[in-house]
Amino acid sequence: MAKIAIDPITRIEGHLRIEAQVEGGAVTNAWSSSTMWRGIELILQNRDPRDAWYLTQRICGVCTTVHALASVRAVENALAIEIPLNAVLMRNLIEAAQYIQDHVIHFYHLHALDWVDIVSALDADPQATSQLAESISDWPLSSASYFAGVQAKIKAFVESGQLGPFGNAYWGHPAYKLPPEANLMAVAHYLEALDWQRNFIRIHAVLGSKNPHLQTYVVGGMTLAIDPNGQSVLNAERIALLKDLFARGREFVEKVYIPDLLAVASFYKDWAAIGGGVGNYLTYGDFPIGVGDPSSKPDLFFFPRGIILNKDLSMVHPVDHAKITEYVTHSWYEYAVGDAASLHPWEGETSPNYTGPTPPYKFLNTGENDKYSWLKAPRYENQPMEVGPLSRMLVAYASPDAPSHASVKEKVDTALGALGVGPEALFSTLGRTAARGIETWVVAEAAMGWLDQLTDNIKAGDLRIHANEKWDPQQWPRSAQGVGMTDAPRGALGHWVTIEDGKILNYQCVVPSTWNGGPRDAEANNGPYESALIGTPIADEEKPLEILRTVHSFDPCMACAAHIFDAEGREVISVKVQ
Ligand code: NFE
Ligand code: MG
Repeated sequence: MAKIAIDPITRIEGHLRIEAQVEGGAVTNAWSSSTMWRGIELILQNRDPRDAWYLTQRICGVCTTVHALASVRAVENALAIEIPLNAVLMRNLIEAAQYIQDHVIHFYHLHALDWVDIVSALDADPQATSQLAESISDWPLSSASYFAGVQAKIKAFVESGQLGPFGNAYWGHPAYKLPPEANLMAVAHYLEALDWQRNFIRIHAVLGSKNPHLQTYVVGGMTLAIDPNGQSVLNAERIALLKDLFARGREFVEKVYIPDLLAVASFYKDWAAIGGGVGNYLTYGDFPIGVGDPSSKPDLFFFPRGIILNKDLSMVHPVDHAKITEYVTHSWYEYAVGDAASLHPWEGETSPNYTGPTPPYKFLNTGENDKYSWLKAPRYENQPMEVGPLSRMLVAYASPDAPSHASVKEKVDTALGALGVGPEALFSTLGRTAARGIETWVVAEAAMGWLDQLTDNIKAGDLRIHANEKWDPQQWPRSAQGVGMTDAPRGALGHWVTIEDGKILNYQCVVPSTWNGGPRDAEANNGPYESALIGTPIADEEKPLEILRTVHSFDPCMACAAHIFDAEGREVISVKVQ
């Protein structure tokens, strides 16, 4: 029996530590610990609610735009402001581009190296690699000479001894199963995806002026003016550019990402029975396809809102945000009413209370009553919930009336058919990774439709981008509460705001990586990462590659989740807010 600690987990955003008990070649217990704290929720107190989106967007530089969206929705919900269709569609297009870029980067640059052995690619036959690539896709970069060139590039890189992002890995580990040719093809696409994503995300520059941290949100709509014939606005030429960027994005997803995903997955089907976890799936839904308050009118969503319990796809349960609470029993915070309690975000408190060991330490205190993470533990009716692409795909798959149902079902069934597995394979590490790819495919297609809808609406003469009738803050209620629910690339994202006398009294964000990566609650229920790790096989305790596979399948982002301490636990900076 051995206890192991992996810290930091790399190829994620932020600081994550996993401790695991390993017995008889498998994980028997696990603890997920976020080792940084940020406190953005406190920075928001006493601010003008119209500024919240701008500040909360700084929670993360990866999923940047989604906090702006959750925030404007929370304030619009509090103030009963309905935004016009053009603003709905612009927000959808920004978020769709975020999903597509984020998921492609996750697959190639954060997750692939758990399955793809770069060193083995050096042994590949470029001719056979070309045949393999051409057998699964008509993507043009597929000749033997192209793959020989990529191989020469990797060889020069390895021989230089400066492995950079490929250093400190588990190359040659027995759990790598791809033949050298599949490894070479995947590495070639890893490099192509780097370039592809840089170009694709120009969509955010067009619609948001820049990326990360888009500039064009405003409570009540968007600030990007529309005029088909104007300069420096969303005009006909800019719309044509968006069409081209989305079309090329979709082509890469359909011709590179999806074929690679299916090719790689076919060698790892045993991972369809590993890493299932809590078996409860929550999504708030997203991408409204019409006007209306998205927090109270989920029927408007392309991806439906819902909950699946105990892996039972025959029933989708409704979501009532009043049933969401957060525990701090095992988190480095304290609640005024005592740490066994759980609080709804409108009553939420952010009072840091570090009780962990003094660094350097070998292991955290993970006894029955110990705190061990900067993440709170969100629960729905006291149950842990997995959030993310798998939750969205399962709820859409099981919701026949949802606008996305036909597209999701067709693509899920295609993927399952190609792999020769049934829907139960989705409840796993492999299922989580496959669902992210399927979702990218669905969104890449749907985004073209939202862009057409925006174009048609503009052609019909509607240039509105803001709820002009609600422009005057003097007319707004001085005190109100709101919730902004969105589904970010990594899952259900909610912001809760309490406004008093025109200022923010309390602001709480409950974010995807907190749902997935949070610790135990007062009743000792594990968080989703912790549950998913139990049972994971470990071939070599010194090289726990298998733990990385399951943790990465969730696509962790700790900056979002822990909303500054350095490696020694010292505070890095303290910011005084006037
Ligand atoms: Ni920082 Fe995020 C997403 C949000 S995850 S990446 O997607 O919200 O917790
Ligand atoms: Mg929070």
